[in-house]
Amino acid sequence: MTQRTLVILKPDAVARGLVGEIIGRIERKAGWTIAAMELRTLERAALEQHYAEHEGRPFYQPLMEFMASGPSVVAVVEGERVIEGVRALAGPTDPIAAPAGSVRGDFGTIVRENLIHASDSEESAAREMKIFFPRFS
Ligand code: RTP
Ligand code: MG
Repeated sequence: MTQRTLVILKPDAVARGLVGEIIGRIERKAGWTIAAMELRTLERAALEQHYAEHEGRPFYQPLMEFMASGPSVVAVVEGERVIEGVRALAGPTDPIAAPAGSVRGDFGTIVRENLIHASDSEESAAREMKIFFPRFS
């Protein structure tokens, strides 16, 4: 089942020089391809749409500030079961609970600064691509 997913390498990943490392892991998965990729400082309006489900939560404002704090890499990745696949490659939200071998487990410590976002369902992927790469929606 070929899918597309929206991936964000968050500002901590870019600032720490981990873009090549993380994109390399995605690229090396058999048959997955980068359909679009751009270095972009995310606008507040786009971030509000993207993280609308978290509005009102205690971590929402600091999350917004962090996500707008510097350039991110936004990408569309295409391939077999890529939605579930990039989520698995990223690991659980809390890097301390994430297993070694996952991006968050290998490189993260802080819950907010967990390096990578990946769409969590087909509906989310469609919604998020519409925000960041409308030509794919
Ligand atoms: P994402 O949406 O970024 O792919 O991450 P996720 O599905 O694994 O986690 P989610 O629950 O959707 O949370 C979105 C992002 O908010 C930050 N966060 N901070 N307690 C906290 O301080 C807290 N909880 C979540 C993380 O950056 C998380 O990825
Ligand atoms: Mg999420």
